[in-house]
Amino acid sequence: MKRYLSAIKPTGRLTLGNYIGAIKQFVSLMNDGEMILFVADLHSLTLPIDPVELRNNSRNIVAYYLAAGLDPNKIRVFLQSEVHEHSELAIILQNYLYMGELARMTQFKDKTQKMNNEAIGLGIFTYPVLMAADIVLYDTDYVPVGEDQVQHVEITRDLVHRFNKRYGEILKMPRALIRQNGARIMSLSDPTKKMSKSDPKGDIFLDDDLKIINKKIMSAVTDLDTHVHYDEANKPGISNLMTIYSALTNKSITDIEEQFSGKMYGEFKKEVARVVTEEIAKLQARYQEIIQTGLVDKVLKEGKEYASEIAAKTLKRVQEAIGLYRYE
Ligand code: AQP
Repeated sequence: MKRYLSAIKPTGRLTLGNYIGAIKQFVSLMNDGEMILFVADLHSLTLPIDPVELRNNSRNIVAYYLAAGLDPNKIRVFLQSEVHEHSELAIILQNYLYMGELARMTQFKDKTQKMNNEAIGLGIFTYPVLMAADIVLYDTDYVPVGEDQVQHVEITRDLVHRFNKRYGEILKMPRALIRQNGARIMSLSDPTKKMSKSDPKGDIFLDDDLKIINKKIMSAVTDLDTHVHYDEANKPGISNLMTIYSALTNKSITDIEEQFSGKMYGEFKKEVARVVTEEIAKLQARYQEIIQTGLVDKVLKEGKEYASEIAAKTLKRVQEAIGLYRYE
């Protein structure tokens, strides 16, 4: 059976980008193999975060996973920090990735470009090492992610190749899996930038008031043309709205162009706003039901036990392969 593994960092309120790029993809893959998901709370420490917010965000992610339709009887979910093997394996694997390659990671460059070197924590630099440990611990086949995370899966593949060449077939080679349409949702106020939790300008949040979502979409930055046509380079704003609409309706871009041929941007935006608010309204209603039950804690507890068992076996295999002494 194929194993899928993915995660979300509890760095802030979940966005429509997280929902379309990641969560919806998890739902569509849920019946296609084994789905292991976690809340990447250790990764969220790479930039300053308030402890109360971190704790709340972590629980919220699980509640949104379930609200989106992930079936707790089919998937496993746990908190990364509760399975100590992630950190232990990362300490080992950091010796098989090099400073030059970590410094070339786009996420590292993006997140630190305005920071003074003296203030950049080591964790944001070594982020791909921990992510590699996250992935290989579970003998993962596929990592469903948004486009921005593909580079981190690629560096994990480099590491696996390097490691196995030296020690034999110890680590499983993973592959990134990105959705065809919606792998990169852009900011509504600057459609050349990714919609991102930690840069909330132009974001749609899953817990936003529906009226505010409507307003955000109606005032999304577009262009001076009036033609609803997909052209990422010259019409990034309208193309982004088309991507969102397509991901939520399963209509192809060509069908959307036909549907809105001869119509004005205002009419298209109204329809996008209708579809987005309808989907988010359902999500929010289910979230409210779930958060009032003990389901989140139950799922996390069971998920931790399940994940720990697999993780312990992989870590032992790695330790033995590299020659760490084990007396038991
Ligand atoms: N705008 C996006 N479009 C499509 N997919 C996206 N994802 C994030 N933003 C978009 C996907 O969501 C998953 C979880 O992301 P993450 O929390 O691990 O961190 P990220 O990729 O760095 O996303 P954010 O929202 O931008 O977080 P911050 O602001 O904290 O860095 C991933 O699969 C991601 O690709």
